[in-house]
Amino acid sequence: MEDLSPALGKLRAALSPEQERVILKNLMKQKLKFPEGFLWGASTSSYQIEGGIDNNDWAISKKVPRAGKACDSYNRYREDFSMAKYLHHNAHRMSVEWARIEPKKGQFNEDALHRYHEMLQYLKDQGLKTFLTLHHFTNPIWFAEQGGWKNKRAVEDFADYTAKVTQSLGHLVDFWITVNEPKMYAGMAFAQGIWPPFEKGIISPKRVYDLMLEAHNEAYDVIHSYYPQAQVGFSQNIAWSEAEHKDIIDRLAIKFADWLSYLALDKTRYDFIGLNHYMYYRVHLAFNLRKYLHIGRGDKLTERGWAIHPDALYLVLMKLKGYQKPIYITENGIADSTDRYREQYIRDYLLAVHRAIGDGADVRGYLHWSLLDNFEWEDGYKWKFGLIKVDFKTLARTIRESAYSYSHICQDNALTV
Ligand code: GCO
Repeated sequence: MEDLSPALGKLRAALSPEQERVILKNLMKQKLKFPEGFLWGASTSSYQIEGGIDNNDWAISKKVPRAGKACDSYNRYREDFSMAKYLHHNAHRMSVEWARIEPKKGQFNEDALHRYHEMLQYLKDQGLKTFLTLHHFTNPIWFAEQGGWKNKRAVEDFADYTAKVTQSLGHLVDFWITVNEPKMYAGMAFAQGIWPPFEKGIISPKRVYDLMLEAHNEAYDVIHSYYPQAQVGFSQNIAWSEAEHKDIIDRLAIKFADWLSYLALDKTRYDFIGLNHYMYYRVHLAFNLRKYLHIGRGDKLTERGWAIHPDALYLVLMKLKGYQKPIYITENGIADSTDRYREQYIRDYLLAVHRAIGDGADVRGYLHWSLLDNFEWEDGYKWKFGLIKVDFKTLARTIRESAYSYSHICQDNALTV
């Protein structure tokens, strides 16, 4: 074999040390492949982006900000989905608004169903797989007035609504998410009293949570009665928590919180696990309950004050591995108005996902929260979670730099490190 040393020597002499460093770095780059057919995309929810929804329990409440026009995605969905396609997403998670579809109990609005049909069809035409959420925190007014998720009738009402959506849209849905974050919803609306109906109960949060899981199970059966092969699950928000001082009380508190999260997976039927992941906590019981949860010390915090700790995602995925079902990450993201941290955030969290897959977790997709800046519930438009920036005055969309870097990962089905 020819001796290349003299040629290499010449080449090195011609390079500056900096150029040599860059070349070596590039040569050492490694492509971490994701499994064949991995789904890449982003998530949204109806009330947070659609605009023009004035007949759900949020829209009529005076205690919380309203979404108003939001991103006007109900009308601009073609633009939004085209951008997702352009960014090499091959899947998208959206939700349908129950209040639009069933504004009065038992009366279904065919125009709304038609619009959702167009949206899903548009996604399919672009070659994207569809994830459809049926309930993402908001309720029709008639449903809220009859006691909402505290009333046992909720289960039957949700089943009727699910049947209607399945009949009308089922052929366009690849993955169903019946309810989004039932534990979070029960806590925010019925324990902390921050979301409608603003209750601060002690017993009712658990009842609401249980009823939502029961409603999920019913919906699971309804969807399967039309489409036996359907992929049906729900999305659960699962954090990773550690005791700050290995204190017994703190450990018990964590055990309780975990029990609350994971009981949903023991009580329900599902074809896949939908994981929403954002949080890492160091727990230390303080007398002041407000200080109970210490956000991870030493970690960088997002603008929203959530710790950036990718290992937390790895650890949650390793725990979920035990349930032996495919896992889709249906939300993970960062409030970052400057877009200075999002690219790295995505890369670090995906590295954790890749490691978990290598260690046996059956993760099959990653849907970033969110495609667009949107309405962030009790905080209104304060937080910017979008891969795409939205100017809420003009509604102009601008693709952020981080969206392009995520796009390369989607296109390559690999993370280059
Ligand atoms: C949730 C929701 C989303 C939020 C997102 C960022 O987890 O609360 O599913 O609606 O917008 O989590 O806060």
